[in-house]
Amino acid sequence: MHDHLPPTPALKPDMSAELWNSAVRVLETNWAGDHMVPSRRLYPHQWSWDAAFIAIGLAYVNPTRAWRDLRSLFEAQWPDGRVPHIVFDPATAEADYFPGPAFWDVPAYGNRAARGSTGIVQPPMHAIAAWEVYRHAAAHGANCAQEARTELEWLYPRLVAQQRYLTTDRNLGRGGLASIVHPWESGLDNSPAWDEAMANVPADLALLSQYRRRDLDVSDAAHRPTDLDYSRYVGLVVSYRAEGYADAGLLDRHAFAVECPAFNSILASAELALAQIAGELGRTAEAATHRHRAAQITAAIIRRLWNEETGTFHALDVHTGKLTPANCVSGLLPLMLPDLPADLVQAIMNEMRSNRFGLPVPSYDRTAPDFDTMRYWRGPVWINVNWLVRRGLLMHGFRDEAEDLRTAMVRLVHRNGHFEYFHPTTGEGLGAPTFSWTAALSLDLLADRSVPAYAKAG
Ligand code: 2M8
Repeated sequence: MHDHLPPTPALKPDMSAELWNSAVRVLETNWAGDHMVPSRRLYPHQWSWDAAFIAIGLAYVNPTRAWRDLRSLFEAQWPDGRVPHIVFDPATAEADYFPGPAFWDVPAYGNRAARGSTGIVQPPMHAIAAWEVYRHAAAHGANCAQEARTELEWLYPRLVAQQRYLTTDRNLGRGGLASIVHPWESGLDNSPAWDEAMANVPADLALLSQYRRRDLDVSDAAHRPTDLDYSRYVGLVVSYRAEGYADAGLLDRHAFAVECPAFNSILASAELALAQIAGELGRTAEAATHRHRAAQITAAIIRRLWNEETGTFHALDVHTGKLTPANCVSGLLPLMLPDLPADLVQAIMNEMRSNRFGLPVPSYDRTAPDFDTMRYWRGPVWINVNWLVRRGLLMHGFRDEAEDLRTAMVRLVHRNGHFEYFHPTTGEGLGAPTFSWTAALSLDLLADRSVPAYAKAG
């Protein structure tokens, strides 16, 4: 039995205007001077992949802020190229977010003071964002076009350094993919995709009596990761922190290393966006290199993460060499890759259309016994992953489904508000109520019906 959100009629113009205006208000509220916070109460710093999704939408209403947000993030890039998953706002108290700057205890680097960021990463959405912001900025006139050119030139080498870090220092499995070394690096924090690998991570609940979770002060415990999850999250930070977040030899001393299909699909897509950027900047030879790298990462995703039996992609536990069994939305995201062979595209479409998922896609298989309609990345619908799914649908010529998904997302947010995530059957808003990427991507869904430049001919 399906219990997906009902199909929706065409959007009414007043609905679009209301949604547009409310999204703009959220982005106004969450602007913090030189960066956007994901939400004022729950996430009072700057987050890496949030900044990318936010910039994509902010480009329509304030391209200068979209560029500023990306610049603030990349100003905190480490010398090795890693872009930290949180850039801490020095004006926010340690107690306002856990784990905060003192817990991460990142050393000073470049011209940045110590404790300015975390030492882990998030999916590299930023090249895609930079290209999207650039494409849309021109519509704001000559000054914005000039600004866009300057910002793109500033970002390009930094985006290349980010890719270098992920494809070399993080190639822990030596198979051509980046490993995540903490579930937070996936952005899909408590996804069942990590359950098997996390079972091998020591859980020390005593760590949580030492440090207090701040998220439970401002949100419902039933909607958040459990204490057991958090004790492992904290333990993994302690382990990575012990050697100053060094990656050499990490596999031998760190309990969690996983190759995620979503993270790596974004990594390959970033190379394609970099090819677009390099082409625009007149760097033809580099553009060809980026396309070649995208093809290599795509081939590695297929070689290492495809599961013939389930007909979908799964996360690979690098320590055991095994694919994890859970069917998660991350397994559908290789649809973003234009070079995915037709039979695999078809298999993902079958999976997406089955009663395990359906549009908008939930974060986890609806038929799984532990599918949880409330708990964060273990069931609820998220706008950013559905935005990526829509991109995949457009990439492979599924225009009608892409349009149905766009309409469904717009109606979901219009009806329920700019929530962080949504109940997968009722559509009720969950988590933070004025969440930046939901607002920003709503703007994009209202404004942009174009197909990615490197999509397959439809
Ligand atoms: C969530 O993750 C943070 C840790 O990074 C948290 O739970 O405190 C995730 O949804 C992640 O994808 C997102 O970037 C972050 C901020 O919105 O919140």
